Amino acid sequence: VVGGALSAVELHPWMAAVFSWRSRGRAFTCGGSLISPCWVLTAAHCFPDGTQTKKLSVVLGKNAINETDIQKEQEFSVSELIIHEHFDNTDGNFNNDIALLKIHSPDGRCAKESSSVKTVCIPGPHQTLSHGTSCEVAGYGKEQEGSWYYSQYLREAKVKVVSPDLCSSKAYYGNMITDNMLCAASPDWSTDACKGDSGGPLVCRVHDRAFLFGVVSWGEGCSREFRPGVYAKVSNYHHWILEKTGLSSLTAH
Ligand code: 4AZ
Repeated sequence: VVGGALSAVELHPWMAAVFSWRSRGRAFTCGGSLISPCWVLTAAHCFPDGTQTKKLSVVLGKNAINETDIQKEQEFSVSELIIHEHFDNTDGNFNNDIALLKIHSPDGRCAKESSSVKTVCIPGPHQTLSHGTSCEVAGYGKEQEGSWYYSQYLREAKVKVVSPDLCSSKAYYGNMITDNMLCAASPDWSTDACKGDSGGPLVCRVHDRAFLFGVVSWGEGCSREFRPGVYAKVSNYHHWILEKTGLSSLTAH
């Protein structure tokens, strides 16, 4: 996250950290969001062809990437990785960049609600936000585009929804933007998601309740003028999420 502030997982209790086992050990891979006790929504591009679910793990309630707080954290294995069947990067724009992870603890349970672990609501089917709506992005990604390192701690930033017409104008991204994407930026280009924030949440409050409107997907650099952050538009996937998870509803609490 560029231009934001240090956060706390209690302020983003749906925040998930996805790790994968590499030859050098466990590596932070992407963010994600807890949408029901057993399911994390994340980005499809986090999982290259051939990714094995047995090499993935998910940690909830995490403030620091390289430290463990056993009081707050819950760690899970992944039993299913469901990548959107129309995920497509042939045009280099990550269309349908969405994936689901089914999680389970060593004793076979799902997430248990606490002050640092809670689910986030999914917007209604095709529910839209007017441009200029304030949202927040959270993640463990880079604090500057040119940085060598990811952030050590969870950070957050405020960004505003950019209209699809403006985002797909020639001065912005032109025809790279599909109807499955949502753009967000700050008016002075000071805040943005960045490398390492992929898969993580863009949350917007409606009537004081937090809804997951976006999944961090891509952008040209970070915090560049006329280059908003691009997010998978979660409202387009309401039915897809119900179908794949077998959940009967997502908004009711
Ligand atoms: C990335 O490489 C990435 N500024 C994520 C988000 C953005 C750019 C790059 C948005 O994961």
